[in-house]
Amino acid sequence: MKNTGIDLGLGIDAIQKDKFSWRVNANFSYFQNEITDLVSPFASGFASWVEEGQELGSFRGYRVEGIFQTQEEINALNAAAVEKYGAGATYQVALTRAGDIKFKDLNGDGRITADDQEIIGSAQPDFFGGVTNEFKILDFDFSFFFQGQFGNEIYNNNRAFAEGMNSVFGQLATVRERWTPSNPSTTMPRAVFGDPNNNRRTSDRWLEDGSFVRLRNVTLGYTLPKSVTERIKMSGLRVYVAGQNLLTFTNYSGFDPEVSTFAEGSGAVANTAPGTDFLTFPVARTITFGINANF
Ligand SMILES: [Ca+2]
Repeated sequence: MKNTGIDLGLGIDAIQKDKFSWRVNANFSYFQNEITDLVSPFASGFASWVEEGQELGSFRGYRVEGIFQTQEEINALNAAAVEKYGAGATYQVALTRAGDIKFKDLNGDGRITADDQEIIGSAQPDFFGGVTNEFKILDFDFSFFFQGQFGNEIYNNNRAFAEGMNSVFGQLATVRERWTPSNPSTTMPRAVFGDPNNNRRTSDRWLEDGSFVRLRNVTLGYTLPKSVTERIKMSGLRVYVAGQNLLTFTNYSGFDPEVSTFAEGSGAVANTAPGTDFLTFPVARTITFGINANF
């Protein structure tokens, strides 16, 4: 495996006065990963794929082209498949109907098979970084830390269950917009018992942009003046309040863009299937009050 990239760190003392100071620390990382030597490719987790020449953290699956709106559309594709492959051949499956997902025929052979899968995304961000601002004003100190990553995808397997319309699990409200003859959705397929077209298969339907910016930490502290602490026989006393994960900016539809279901486990899947969200507990938002006392 090969990692190439750059890490940049920058510290700036923007203002340095007795009663007021402002310091900025920033870091930025960009790297590319490549698997350089592997005996044979293998699948991991739900949608992860490990293959020589690809990034570790790649996702592999089908691509959604749209939703079949009419039976005529399906009949035409099936007729073309029969012409090419003989009686009984179909574009997707025999039970494909209007309202089912049309998957992309990536290799252009006129039917959908396992060969119509490709790398559809990666859990590796294009770049990530953070910025900390620290202020000291008289006896107060204040800091906040933003962290972010960009360009990574998350395989949201929660939605495969909660929008898949083929399980005993409760479904998200989004399935109300599913395809019906009177609601020709172009994004949410029909509800059908048994999912014969396998609309729920591993595809870019469940892949989401995992980019986020998060206010990781905010701290406000107050250090009591020496004149006060000396009187109570202490060398220093600071009280503070700190908040973690107070704000998150992301388009990701799940609870938390910083997920990795399999990272909790051990063995090969923990290392080869990053960026999958399935019943993952989100990071907590916490508020801490504290006292630093020096005697
Ligand atoms: Ca094909």
